[in-house]
Amino acid sequence: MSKSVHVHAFRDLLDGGGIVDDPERIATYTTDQRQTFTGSTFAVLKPATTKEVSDIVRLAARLNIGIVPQGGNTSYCGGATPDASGRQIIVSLERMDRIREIDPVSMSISVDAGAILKNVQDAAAGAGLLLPLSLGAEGSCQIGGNISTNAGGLSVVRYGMTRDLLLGIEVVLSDGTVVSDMRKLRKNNTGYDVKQCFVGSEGTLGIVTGAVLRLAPLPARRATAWLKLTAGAPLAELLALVRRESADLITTFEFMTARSIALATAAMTNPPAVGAGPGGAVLVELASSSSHLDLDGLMEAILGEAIGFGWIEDAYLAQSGVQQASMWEVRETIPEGEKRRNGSVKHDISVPLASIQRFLDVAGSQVRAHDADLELSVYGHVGDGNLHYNVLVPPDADRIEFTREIERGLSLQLYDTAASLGGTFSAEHGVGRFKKHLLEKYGDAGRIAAMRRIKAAFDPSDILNAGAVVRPFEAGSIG
Ligand code: FAD
Ligand code: 2HG
Ligand code: ZN
Repeated sequence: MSKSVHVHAFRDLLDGGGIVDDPERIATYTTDQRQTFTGSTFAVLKPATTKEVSDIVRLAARLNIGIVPQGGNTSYCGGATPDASGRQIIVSLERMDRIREIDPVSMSISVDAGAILKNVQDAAAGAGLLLPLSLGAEGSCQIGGNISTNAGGLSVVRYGMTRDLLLGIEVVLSDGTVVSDMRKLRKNNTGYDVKQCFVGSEGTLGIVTGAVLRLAPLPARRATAWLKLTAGAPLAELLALVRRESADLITTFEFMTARSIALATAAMTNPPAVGAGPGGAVLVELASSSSHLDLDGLMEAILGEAIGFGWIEDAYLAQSGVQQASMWEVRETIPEGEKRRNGSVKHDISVPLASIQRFLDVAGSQVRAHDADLELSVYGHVGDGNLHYNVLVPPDADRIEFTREIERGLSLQLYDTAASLGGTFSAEHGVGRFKKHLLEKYGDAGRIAAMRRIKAAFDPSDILNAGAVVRPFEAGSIG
């Protein structure tokens, strides 16, 4: 059957706005976020209902056409991009963006999977509640993408990752079956927790069409501080101090080096006058829904202790919402700052908190030994043991060539260091198409075998996002 016959068959399932087959418009969906890979497809399908998703999957399975689910296409590992074969269609959830229900008593929100994270945050805030998931891409990433990558972000230290916020799910399986488990229950021990299979599965096990998420009380007060660290300031001890002395009211503990801050401020129109000490800087935030707590006073007392220990050389406490927002903007603009300079080779590593300093020391010497002229942008969610250890692409270098060269050599040394400290090569960005070989190299063989069996059970014909994360288990093969 020809591609145009396929397009007609899919068009019959959808209304006029539901299919894109014009090559120019298709091109906006086929390149990954980092612009390192462009795949190929003959159509982008944009279903408006769960039934349409199910019909698409049934037809694709019958025609043996692969499907790549796509949300906001903000992920970093090429998982939302089709391969080069031209035999995969993209199913974009962008038209499924309804807020289905907010339940202030159960403190939950039910949404379509294509709802943009920021819109869901705003809807929750409108009901006096907080969706405690916050990341730089929140204006474009979708809840389905957040679930499928188990997104983290800037408040994981308090509220956990997407997995921890998921109460219910609606998913279309590879044969079109709809799993309809949109419950808002906190307790439901009735067999396997099926919804969790889809968290972090990057579109390889099902297409998420709806979700119920846990909400929290909306903070009434926030204290936001910018800390300039002294040389050798112990990050893990500083975090422990803030957690203990704030009675765990901490919501954010973001580390940044001077280089990362400079990249961000260069990309901002009105940057605040913040910088780093010799040990870098940390953005700390305490938040509480109680209007009776003096969070600024608490923060000042904690910072006083940290100064007494010699860990901080200077600190600013934001005096207004505007100052808070501009400190946050610095942190959130770092990826854009890297992009404007000529991009970076990204290493989204995590190690146990106690080993963060050791990682920084060993990785620093590996980078210097590789090439003393390399520049780094290092920052991240240190509260979660997660560092973005990014090697900056020199302004005059070919970005793709340079990335390949680093990824073939230095990157593996850095991942070896993370692995030797009990860490991982992908803390929050997933595996996608780009990090499959790293999963093969660093993953436990038994775990990979289990993943293959799960993939084969959910998607025996390998229809869903084939080529991403893991290949299915074949009977008779090893692993
Ligand atoms: P996409 O990129 O479209 O897709 C991601 C994967 O999920 C793909 O494999 C795709 O096939 C699959 N998928 C998408 N939707 C569905 C669905 N409905 N059903 C099944 N599979 C689906 N990530 C973090 O964890 N923390 C951060 O702090 C963070 N900050 C970022 C800041 C910036 C500036 C940028 C550009 C990215 C950042 N990211 C961060 C990465 C990215 O935003 C997250 O991974 C996000 O969760 C991806 O959502 P998306 O809708 O864009 O998904
Ligand atoms: C962040 O924390 C994102 O800002 C992006 O996870 C990380 O671009 C990166 O390296
Ligand atoms: Zn991050």
